[in-house]
Amino acid sequence: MSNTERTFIMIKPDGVHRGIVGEIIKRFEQKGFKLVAMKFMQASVAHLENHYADLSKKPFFAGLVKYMASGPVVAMVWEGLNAVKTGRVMLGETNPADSKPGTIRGDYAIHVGRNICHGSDAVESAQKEIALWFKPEELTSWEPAQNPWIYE
Ligand code: IDP
Ligand code: MG
Repeated sequence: MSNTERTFIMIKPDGVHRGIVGEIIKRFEQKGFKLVAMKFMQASVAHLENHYADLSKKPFFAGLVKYMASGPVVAMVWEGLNAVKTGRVMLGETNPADSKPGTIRGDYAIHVGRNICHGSDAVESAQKEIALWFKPEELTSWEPAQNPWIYE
């Protein structure tokens, strides 16, 4: 168990377009996770092909990358106990049709190709994704001695 587990959460272009950036950030804040890094940016096709490299053989890959490059995204790193697994629970299932109400995809999406938000699926992939989207110096550190965090 680690209070410093980190996950990569990204609000996709449809989430930005629909004006629910604040709503998604609010959920992670209110759950009790700590925001470590965040940037608003439009990612290149090459960067997104890299991010989704594991899916390169899927028939929807080209459409996925095109959609992800179509507008700005909000890339974030959130930290806390079980951040990866709990982040996935908060997202819901990949297909919004299978996502329960109360989850992000369950509340705000209807189509698998426009499912609002990304979340790392394992600690190892989270580490890879964080390194892909952020430079080490972009990750903040809250020194407990100077900035006590409520759960530490
Ligand atoms: P995840 O985002 O829940 O981890 P993955 O299987 O990693 O799901 O797929 C990455 C993204 O690819 C999904 O979030 C979704 O946007 C898209 N995707 C997955 N399956 C399909 C599909 O069958 N059709 C269209 N897009 C898909
Ligand atoms: Mg995935």
